[in-house]
Amino acid sequence: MKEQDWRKSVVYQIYPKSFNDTTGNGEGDLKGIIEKLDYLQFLGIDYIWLTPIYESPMNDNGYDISNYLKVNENFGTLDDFKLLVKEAHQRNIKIMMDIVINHTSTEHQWFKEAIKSKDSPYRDYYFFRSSEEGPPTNWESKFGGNAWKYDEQTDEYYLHLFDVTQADLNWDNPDVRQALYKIVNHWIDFGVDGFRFDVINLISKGEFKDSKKIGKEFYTDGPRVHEFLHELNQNTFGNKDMMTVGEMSSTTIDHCVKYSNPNRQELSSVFNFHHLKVDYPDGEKWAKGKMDFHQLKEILMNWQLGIYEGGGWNAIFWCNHDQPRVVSRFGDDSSEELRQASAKTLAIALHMLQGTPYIYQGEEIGMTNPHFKSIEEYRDIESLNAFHYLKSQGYSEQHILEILDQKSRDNSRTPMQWDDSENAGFTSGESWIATADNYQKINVEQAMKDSESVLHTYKALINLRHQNDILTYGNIEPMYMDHNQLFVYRRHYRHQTWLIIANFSKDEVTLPDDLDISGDTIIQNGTVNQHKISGFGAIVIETAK
Ligand code: TEU
Repeated sequence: MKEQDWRKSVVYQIYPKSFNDTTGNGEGDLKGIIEKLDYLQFLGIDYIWLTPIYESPMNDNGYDISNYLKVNENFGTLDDFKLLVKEAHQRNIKIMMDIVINHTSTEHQWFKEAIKSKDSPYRDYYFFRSSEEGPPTNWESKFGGNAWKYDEQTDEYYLHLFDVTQADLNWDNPDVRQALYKIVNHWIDFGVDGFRFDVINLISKGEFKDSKKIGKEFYTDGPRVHEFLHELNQNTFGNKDMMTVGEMSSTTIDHCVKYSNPNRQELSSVFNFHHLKVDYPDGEKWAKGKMDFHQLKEILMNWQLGIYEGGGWNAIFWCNHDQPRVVSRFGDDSSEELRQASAKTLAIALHMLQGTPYIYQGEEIGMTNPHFKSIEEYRDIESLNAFHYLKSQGYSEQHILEILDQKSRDNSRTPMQWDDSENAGFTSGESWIATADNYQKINVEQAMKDSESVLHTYKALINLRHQNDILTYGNIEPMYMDHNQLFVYRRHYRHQTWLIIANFSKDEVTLPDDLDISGDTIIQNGTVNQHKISGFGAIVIETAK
């Protein structure tokens, strides 16, 4: 394994179900990932973040784990996983496992035992509450509806912040914590190199009281969360050469500094999602909205500055399996030219920031939202719940489909586009979810051949991060924050300064008079001169200090 500071790493996220199918059953598998390791090595990434591969009823595509120690049969066997880790390591690629320990599936043995009787030793693994008049609190599930589900057998309600089949674990119970640490240690011994912890800032529930809103304030960054994470660290990966990242829902900079400052021994780094809510009108996801560019810049920069100053560490990303494709979202996929230009500029704008860059499968070739036209094409539980809810509120089907086209998590879950053959080379069978119909033009095979492709920009950006300490360790200086089209900042490290300019509009833009762009070009997209930058153009320049 190459020895390097983990902070110089670039991570590639794989959603196995949609990555590469070798059995023809229409769903991707672990062998399919092994087949594509050479491609990932070519791209130059350091880590694979593998979304959950454990045994699961797959109501939430694996985020509902029924056995933490078993591999989901659809993905393959434990031996396949062993081979994947080995083959990845041979190519200097590390494996980061996704682990969901805020909740388990209701199919998990613990939950099955817990609902047998109120005296079950597993009862206290979850949150069961009795209540005479309906649910114990008015908290809402993140997937819609009340967050408590009535269990007839024992006449009590259990808490589920996500789907009804995802029951929240009670971390206040020390037995639960010990059981979870054992699981984490099992996978460390197995040979994985890191973890992504799902919604890990929700593990400490505060008081169970009615909320004026939807309940978030009681369990987000809850009262014992830092204590629990420190304990997790000390009992498992702490003092081992492992990279960890916590997914933090609706969090704050202050908490994230605490989660990721190495002195506190909690996690290595944090994901936050505030910058991906800038197209939620009044905070509402299920409504059509335009991105607020000023808000986007402000949020990104506040987090860049705040986390850097606090000695924490950001994960930086535009895409994941819960988010629409960034090129369709903050870029423009309405023509081939605009798609390519905007995908590259978005990549450059992000990869010059401070933190660990994440690339979600297909992002590196500029994959777009599939623009599904009928509800039958959607698979995601959250999207289907939203569809039914909005319908019950009287919205027309057409209007709801337009919202899903913009917001659904399925936008990122369509098959990885490998080539121009049927199903984009993803499967020889019938895919579990339709392929975007632009796969004949947008695919890996095509992108490899074209030295001007989005893929080659990503490859170059990964290489730049490995070669230049300024990207890892340099501080950041936001510039021209009021500008309506340009995202501009500088990175400074020792005697070096890099200037980054990205045009987030499709129109040519006149550069501010006092913006001096003299220096050596590091990377460029489109045309740039002292006066103008082309639509969706971007440039990185090493300038005199
Ligand atoms: O997601 C947590 C989460 O709150 C959101 O990303 C959520 O999926 C979405 O934004 C709701 O609008 C994590 C996983 O990434 C996601 O796939 C799981 O469904 C969820 O946890 C539950 O485990």
